[in-house]
Amino acid sequence: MQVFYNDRHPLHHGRHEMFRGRLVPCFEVPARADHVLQELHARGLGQVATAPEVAVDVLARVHARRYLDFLATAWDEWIALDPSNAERDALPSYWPIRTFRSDVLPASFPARMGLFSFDAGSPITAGTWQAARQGGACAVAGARHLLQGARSAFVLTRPPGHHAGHDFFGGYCFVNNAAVAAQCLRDGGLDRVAVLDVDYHHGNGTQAIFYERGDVFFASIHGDPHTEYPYYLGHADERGSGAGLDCNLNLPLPRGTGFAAWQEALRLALQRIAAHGAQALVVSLGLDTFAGDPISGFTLASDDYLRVGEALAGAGLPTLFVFEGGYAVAEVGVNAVNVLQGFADRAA
Ligand code: Q9C
Ligand code: ZN
Repeated sequence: MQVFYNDRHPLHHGRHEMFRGRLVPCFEVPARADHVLQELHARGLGQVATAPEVAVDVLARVHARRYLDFLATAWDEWIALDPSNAERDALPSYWPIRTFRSDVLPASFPARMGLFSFDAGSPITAGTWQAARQGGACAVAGARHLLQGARSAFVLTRPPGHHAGHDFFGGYCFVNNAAVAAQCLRDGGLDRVAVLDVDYHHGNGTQAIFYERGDVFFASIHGDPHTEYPYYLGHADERGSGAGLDCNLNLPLPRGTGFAAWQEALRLALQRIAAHGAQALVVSLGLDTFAGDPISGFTLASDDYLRVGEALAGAGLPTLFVFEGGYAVAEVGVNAVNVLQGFADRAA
C-alpha cells in the first residue's frame, strides 16, 4: 500500500493541554506517528513517500480563508504578545458562544484564538501550521493516488484532523485531512464519495463540513456524545439537511462497547455507504477504540483491527486511510498496521 508520510509532523509537539482545571501532558505526541512508521517498516507493508507541498487554495476548498490566515500567523502573534510566550504553548481562554458575534474579526489575538476554537485542549506550537498544512498536502497526494486508479493508500500524518471544522480547531485537530481528501476526490471527478469515521470520538468537524451536501456521505461510529467528547454533536438524529438529508449517519455506542456490537455498527455503516453509491471511501482511521486507550472507552483488541481492515476491503471501493486518534502509544503502530494488513490481505 502506498503511504504518504507527513515528515513535518514532529514540528507540532504540544506540551500541555487543559484538563479539569490543570495543565496535563499532551496525549497527542509525535511518537504516535513514529510507532506507525516503524511498524510499517517492520512488516514490509507499504512504500513510504512524502508529499509535494500544496497551495493553501486546496485547503480553502474546505476551510475558511480567515481561519487559515489565523493558523498561518498564530505562533508569531502569540510571541508578539510577550516574547517569553515562546516557552509556552498557545491555548485559548475566551469563546464567543451563543449571542456573541462571530462575524467581526477581533484585533486581539487571544480573542481570535477563541473565535477559531472549541476547546482548551489543542495547543498551538511553533510548528503547528507547517505540520498541519503538510498533513493536508499528504491527504491531497493520497486522494490523487486513488484518482489515478490505486485500490488504496494511507495518509500517515499528525496532528489529526476530524474535529477541525470549516473555521475552527479543537480535539487536537487543525486541518481536516479527511475532508480535504474527500473534496479532492470530488474535484478530481468522482460524483459521490463517502467518509467513514471509526475514531472513538465523533468526527464533528467532518460532519459539519459536509452536513448540507448530498455528494459526500458521512458515517461515524463513536462513543455516545451524552457522555463522551466532543459532547455537543454526534447524536443518532443528526441525519444531514437540505441536499444532504440522509447523507449523514451517526452510530453512537455506549462507553464500554466491545467488538461484537462495534462490528455490527460497521456493517450497517458500510451498507449505507454502498446504498449511497459512493465511488471512493475515505476512512478516518482512529485507533482510540482500543481497550488500552488512556482517554477512551471501547474495548477492541489488537487482533480485532485485522477484521476491521478485512470488512473495509469488503466494501470494494478505492479506499484512502487517514490517520486520526489513538493514544495507547506503544500499541498504536500495531493496531493501525493491522487494519491496513487486514485490508491488503482481503483486497489482494
Ligand atoms: N484529557 C482525537 O482523537 N479531550 N481527538 C479528552 C483527555 C479531547 C481526541 C480529554 C480528546 C480529543 C483526534
Ligand atoms: Zn479520537
